[in-house]
Amino acid sequence: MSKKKKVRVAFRKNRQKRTRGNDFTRHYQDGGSTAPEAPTGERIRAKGDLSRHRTIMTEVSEESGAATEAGSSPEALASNRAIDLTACLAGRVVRIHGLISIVVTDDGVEYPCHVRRLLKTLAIDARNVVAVGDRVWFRPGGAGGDEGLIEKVEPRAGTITRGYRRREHILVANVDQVLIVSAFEEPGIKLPLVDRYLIAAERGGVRPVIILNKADLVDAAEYQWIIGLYTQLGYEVLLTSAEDGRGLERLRSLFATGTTAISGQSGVGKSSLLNALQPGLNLRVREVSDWTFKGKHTTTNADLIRLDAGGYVVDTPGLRQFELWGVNPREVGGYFVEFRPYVPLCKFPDCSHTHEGSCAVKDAVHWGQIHFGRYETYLKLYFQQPLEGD
Ligand SMILES: Nc1nc2c(ncn2[C@@H]2O[C@H](COP(=O)(O)OP(=O)(O)OP(=O)(O)O)[C@@H](O)[C@H]2O)c(=O)[nH]1
Ligand SMILES: [Mg+2]
Ligand SMILES: [Zn+2]
Repeated sequence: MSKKKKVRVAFRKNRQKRTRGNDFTRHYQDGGSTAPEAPTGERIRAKGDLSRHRTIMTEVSEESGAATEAGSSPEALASNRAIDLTACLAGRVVRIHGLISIVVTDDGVEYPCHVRRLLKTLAIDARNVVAVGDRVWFRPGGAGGDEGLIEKVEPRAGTITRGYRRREHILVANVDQVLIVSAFEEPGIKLPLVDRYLIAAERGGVRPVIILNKADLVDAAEYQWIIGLYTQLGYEVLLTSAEDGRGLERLRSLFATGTTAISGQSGVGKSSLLNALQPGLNLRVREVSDWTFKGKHTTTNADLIRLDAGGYVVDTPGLRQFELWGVNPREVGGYFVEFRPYVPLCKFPDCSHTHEGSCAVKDAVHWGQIHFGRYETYLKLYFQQPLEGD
């Protein structure tokens, strides 16, 4: 049994400028100075439309009385708010075009959907309210009943998130693993980018697999050290070629269950690998291998695809920038698995492994037990410096 209850909740306004005082951490993370900014605006409260409070109906279960606590966040309240799910259909977001999310139901029917305004209000800090891979409830509507309005987004498990223009950008949701694709050449392997992806994957609860593609273009023996390095850290590394078919069998078995996101720089061959696995897909790939032509991605939208052999895959557009989101400098070290045995041996318990004396991590770098390139990535992330070439 459940009953309805009116609850007063505080909303942060959509378009209000950020005021100072509560945001030093993010400011610091963005690499800005730590000097406080001048206040950018007063917060004005008013009744009616301008009020930062709103009354919404929530459904309260009789047993728990949940959602009635005054301190509940708007997010928690909204997820509990009364939605007549019997009038809604469940589906998964497979593609997003601007304001329209394409949702596919279990029966395989596609509905272009808008997102309910309340959900947008609740997600002001995020670039996207709805992400590809999201499981949603939507109310069918439109002239022919073939469109919909997304009423509820299910909690996400397994996300790949980055920072983009100072907001959180969820690249994909509800994925089990992510293929971090690089190419040996055209454009060449960028290990600091791989390292960032590895952190984003761990943070998002997604299993990473490192794919080194275009193996047909090089003598792979020269790159054995990369495979050794990351394998030793406990990551799976797979050599592939969409051209000569190397590694595709393993790739196929990786795809077989769950949902896999496929991500990496533009031009590394993400779509080509999928086409090689399932030729009928006919995903658009770059006509000629012109990887120097910057600013143009062949894949422009993330796309959730069901593979004939089982499993789902999200082909994503290449990214040139990958700024971590929600990882503060002090947490970065925790994502470097090879630091773990040394950290307890540092003289200072709060050692940042940057300038301190008697630092076991730095000693391990010196003696080659920790790879210097990985340590460099660590320093860049610690000091919030961008990737080279960004
Ligand atoms: N020699 C070689 N070329 C490849 C291989 N895989 C892809 N290519 C070429 O690399 C170019 C880019 O491939 P795409 O599949 O479009 O790359 P993408 O990663 O999907 O790029 P975006 O969609 O822009 O992110 C194309 O010209 C492919 O033919 C490979 O294994 N070997
Ligand atoms: Mg592509
Ligand atoms: Zn240290």
